[in-house]
Amino acid sequence: MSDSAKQKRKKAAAAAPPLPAAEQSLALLRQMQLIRAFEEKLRSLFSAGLVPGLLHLCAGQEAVAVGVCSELGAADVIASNHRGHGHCLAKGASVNRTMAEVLGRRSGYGLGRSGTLHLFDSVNGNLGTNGIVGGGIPLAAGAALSAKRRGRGEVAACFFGDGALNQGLMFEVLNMAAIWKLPAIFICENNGYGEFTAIEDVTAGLNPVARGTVFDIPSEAVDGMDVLAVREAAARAVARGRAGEGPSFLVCTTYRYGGHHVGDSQSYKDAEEVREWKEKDPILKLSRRLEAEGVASAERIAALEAEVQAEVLAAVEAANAEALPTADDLGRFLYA
Ligand SMILES: Cc1ncc(C[n+]2csc(CCOP(=O)(O)OP(=O)(O)O)c2C)c(N)n1
Ligand SMILES: [Mg+2]
Repeated sequence: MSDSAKQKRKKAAAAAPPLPAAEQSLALLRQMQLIRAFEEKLRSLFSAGLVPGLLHLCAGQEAVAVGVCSELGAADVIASNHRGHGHCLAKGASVNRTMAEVLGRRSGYGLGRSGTLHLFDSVNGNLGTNGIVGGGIPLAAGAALSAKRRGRGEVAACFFGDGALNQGLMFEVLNMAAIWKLPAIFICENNGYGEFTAIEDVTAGLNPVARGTVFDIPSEAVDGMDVLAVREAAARAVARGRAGEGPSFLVCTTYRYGGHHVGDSQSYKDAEEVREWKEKDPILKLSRRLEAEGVASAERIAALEAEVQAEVLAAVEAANAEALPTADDLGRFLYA
């Protein structure tokens, strides 16, 4: 390694956020591993024709969901988007009920009728995944308004993609949230693509962070491949919300390894680009740090990985043993 490369690494290490206590660090890792395993299993089930509808996976983006949700409490609320399994699981959704819902079984959160795109989990404060680009943004603002009126210091967080940066609705909501000082956290997962289109082909303005600063909302660019960096930024945003200081806007730079949905061949992406981003993998990154700083051995990390794989397999088995929804279930909501 050249001297300048060594210096670069040293500088990066100095700037890296400190590791939380061992138990918390391992919990962050396990949560990211779980999301990855959950979706990898779904990918193979989808290929076998066993998942109804379209399937949008978040592999590569796990650090954003996990970093943000690790700073939220049970009474805080999230709103998600179409790439939402990670958000749901990170907010505390049961693996079994989430799997059952995506596989269309009665034991799912919506009796197997909502599927991956309308996965609503009132038990854990999740206003749901959402098929409308930017659709979760006003829902989170509404939840933030209600939290503000309750006055217990709760916050509402919203995850959306870079594609939502150009939705008129986002500007209206940011304006309202700023004027009313809502305890809302707007989290843009900038993975560089909206469906099959690169962000630079459709989004004017070089810096998406400016979408927040124009409303005087504290806004920051975050390394979305580093769960600890996301967590730190989220902690600042949550503290502002709880203290009555209003909304925050985070732009997390990240990447989806797969296509827009399973089955998209990604002909619009360069294979080298995918390879480069995989080198920044959030799970690998945290694993390496845990090993390097003596918090967990490679064996301990592999054991966690085996544990989440088993949990996911058990969830699939449990879902498969469940009934399909009946015609009577149509229109019914499940609140517990
Ligand atoms: C209002 C609206 N317009 C268009 C679509 C079709 N659509 C579904 S996902 C998507 C791209 C979203 O990109 P982004 O917000 O960056 O999220 P990503 O898929 O990258 O996670 C589009 C255009 C939609 N669902 N809703
Ligand atoms: Mg995108």
